[in-house]
Amino acid sequence: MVSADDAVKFIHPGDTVAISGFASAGTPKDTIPALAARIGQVRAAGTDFAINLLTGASVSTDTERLLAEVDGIALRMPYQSEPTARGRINSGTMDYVDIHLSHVAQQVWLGYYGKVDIAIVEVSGITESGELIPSASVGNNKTWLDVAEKVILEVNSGIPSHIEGMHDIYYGTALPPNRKPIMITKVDDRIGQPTFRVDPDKVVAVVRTHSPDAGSPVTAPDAVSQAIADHVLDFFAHEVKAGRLPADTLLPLQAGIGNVANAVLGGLDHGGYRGLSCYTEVIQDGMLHLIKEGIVTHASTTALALSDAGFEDLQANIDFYHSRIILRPQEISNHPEVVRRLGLIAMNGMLEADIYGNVNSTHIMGTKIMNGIGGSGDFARNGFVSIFLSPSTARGGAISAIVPMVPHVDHTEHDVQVIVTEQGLADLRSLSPRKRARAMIDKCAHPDYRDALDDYFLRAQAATGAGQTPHLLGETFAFHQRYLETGSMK
Ligand code: 0RQ
Repeated sequence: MVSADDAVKFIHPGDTVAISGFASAGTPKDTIPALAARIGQVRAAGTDFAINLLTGASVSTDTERLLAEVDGIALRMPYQSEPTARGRINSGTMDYVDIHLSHVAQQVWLGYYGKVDIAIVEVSGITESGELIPSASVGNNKTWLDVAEKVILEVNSGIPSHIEGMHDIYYGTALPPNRKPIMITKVDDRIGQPTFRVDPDKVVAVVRTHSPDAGSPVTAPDAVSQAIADHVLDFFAHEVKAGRLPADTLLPLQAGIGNVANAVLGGLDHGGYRGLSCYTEVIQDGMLHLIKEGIVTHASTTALALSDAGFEDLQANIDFYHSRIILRPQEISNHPEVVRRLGLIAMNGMLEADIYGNVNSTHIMGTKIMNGIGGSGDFARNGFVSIFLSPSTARGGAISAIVPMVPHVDHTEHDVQVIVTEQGLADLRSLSPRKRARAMIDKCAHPDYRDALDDYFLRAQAATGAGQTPHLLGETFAFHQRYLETGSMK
């Protein structure tokens, strides 16, 4: 057992460092700030020091900021959402590889990122037999512990006690041709064990800390988020009526994080639903409430991104939540096979969609990274129904979220079934591209942009003799160009 300052002496310039953490939960609390300080000192003394940083997804923003501020990250993978790191990426000083979260474990196993020199993993305890009790996120920790040459463990006594047993760590994944089916047929199926294994010979340092996860603040839904949520809830009712979704239980829900996702979950409170389930990658406070009310009976996730009040609730009612929440590795929480089998209702945010339903979730004006694709592609392509949500405008109305053509595509028209803005819901299922465009313009676009979109669509048809997906190639990005030149797409 050593101090964090001593533990980070095992990390060297150029190392590939894989750390725990997914959303705001489970980032090593002391070791990473100590690493940032060490990198800062070494750099100040004139020696280059940067690491390649592998994580579950975004990690605690305070932590990532410290590393980015000292230019300590040469390469980042697979997802970030921190402003300083984002700035470094967009100014070309940090490499960023943005991949589907379910693909990370396999790609690291296959050596795409070289060898993993060291893993730094937060755990909430170590059992007498040397197995590790996970903390509030699982992410890629199982993989990091398996592949890293050295391991630093950060044992955090600030994690809600009795969390032991809520995790389901599956050790059955393999590389082709040795893969077996992943036998999750219900959200609450357990197929693994509650702890991580680690080769004790690899553990070079154990750091003790008592630092609860910094809570993720939750804001009350604004009018726009509420309107989006109302359209989604109407859609559920419509699908129940059509016999495509079970009346009480729907199908397992996956929701991204943020205001809109929270508003949708909040709306389920009033829909008369009982016995819903959730198979997702992040659980926020709204989900705890639904579980408490019996509206949701089981939730599977890879991370608990709760507010301070949410963590207090979890701690106070841990016996109740224990059998109702399962934390899994992200290769399982996001696994295409399981997502398809369970038939998820996948709901994710987007930056913009084009009139044919291609979605950009990641690149501002097609060039600058916002966050990353995260799990949205895992869920959207494989879900039972894939829904993308966004306000119809951004930046005070200067940007339309519905554009002629997206300048970066994360989710193609083939993966996108329903688009929702506060203006309405475009059900794109069964529609050909030209009919999709009509639905997108009429239902989702903000009235300020409808005429311009209509004009583009009509001229594109006239110029191309209709075509399957009519475009004016010289004008496809005119909305974006106008914004860059004038500050508005109008
Ligand atoms: O900018 O923060 O500077 O004000 O983008 O926009 O409307 O607050 O939306 O917080 O729900 O994020 C797609 C980014 C939406 C998110 C995205 C600007 C806008 C604002 C945020 P400011 P909102 P949200 C589960 C699944 C990919 C990963 C994913 C995301 C900021 O949902 O990262 O789905 N998704 N993972 O002003 C330029 C546009 C814009 C725009 C919005 N068209 N052009 N800027 N903004 N639309 C989670 C995980 O994987 C962990």
